[in-house]
Amino acid sequence: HVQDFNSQVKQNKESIPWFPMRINDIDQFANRVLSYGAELDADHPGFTDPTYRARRKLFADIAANYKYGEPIPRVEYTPEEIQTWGTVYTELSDLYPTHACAEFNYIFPLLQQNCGYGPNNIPQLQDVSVFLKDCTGFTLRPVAGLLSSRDFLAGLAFRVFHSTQYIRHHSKPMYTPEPDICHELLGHAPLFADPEFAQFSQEIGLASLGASDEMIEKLATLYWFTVEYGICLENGKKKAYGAGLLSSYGELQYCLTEEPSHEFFDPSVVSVTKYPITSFQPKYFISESFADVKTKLMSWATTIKRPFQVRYNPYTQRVEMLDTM
Ligand code: NLE
Ligand code: FE2
Repeated sequence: HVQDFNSQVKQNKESIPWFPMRINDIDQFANRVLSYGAELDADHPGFTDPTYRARRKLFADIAANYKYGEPIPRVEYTPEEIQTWGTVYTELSDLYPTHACAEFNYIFPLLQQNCGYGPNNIPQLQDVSVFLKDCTGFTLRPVAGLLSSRDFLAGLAFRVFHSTQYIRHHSKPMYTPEPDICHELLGHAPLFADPEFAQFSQEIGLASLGASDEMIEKLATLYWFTVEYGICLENGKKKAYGAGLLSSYGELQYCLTEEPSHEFFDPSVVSVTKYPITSFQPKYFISESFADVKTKLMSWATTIKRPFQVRYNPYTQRVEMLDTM
């Protein structure tokens, strides 16, 4: 039955956008980076700093050459880079006990014990990837710059998270609009070790496979307001779980004040909400728990028409397609 359907899919392949079916198909994303890391925009604080530009080129090359299954090359960070990390790490660590969700605070010490997290050391992506794989099957892949939403979300379907390896420019440690290693390792990595959150993230990825451009935009928006900027409730108190909050000293404080607006998470509203990408968010969406946000997302996703359903087979690391209509 699945076989029949696959040949039918082949006939209709014009209408279904390509998507990776096997985990190593993700290698093809590496040469589709939107803004290449070495070519910084003119208003980037590192633009006029030749040392910074040379470092970014090195990181971009690591990512461009990376292939599935290889260990992620280790990088020796410079004293200046370690100092930037130390500033970000120390300031944020003070806020986590009061501002981050319980799941985050449970995992953070485990990263200190197992992956070299600390104020004087930038952890290696490879070590964090091995740790996450052991917790939830998530792995990291180095990425040279921004991927399209379609490619980035497709990675999540395989529990693969594309991670930058460079660090933000030392002149602006407290906020960057661009992802960097502080954002990935402090913001994202801890929660990918949480089983419920890992599953939620994968569901967004699975819903994106072969979806229309319009649907991809909605899913990317849902990702933004949850994985990046989500807030949840704990005993009636707001706590941050979004990575963009957990890696920004400024926004982590701001997001829990009365200054921005807070609304309850409803996928049909969230998926069409516009947002700025270079400033603090004016609006956040609150959910009860990761389980709650996952259930809501999944039931919303089933209302979207797609001529097939997918499921991930972790034994073969392949996506399987099932006929549903
Ligand atoms: N604003 C975040 C930070 O400063 O760490 C990064 C957000 C990347 C989407
Ligand atoms: Fe992010």
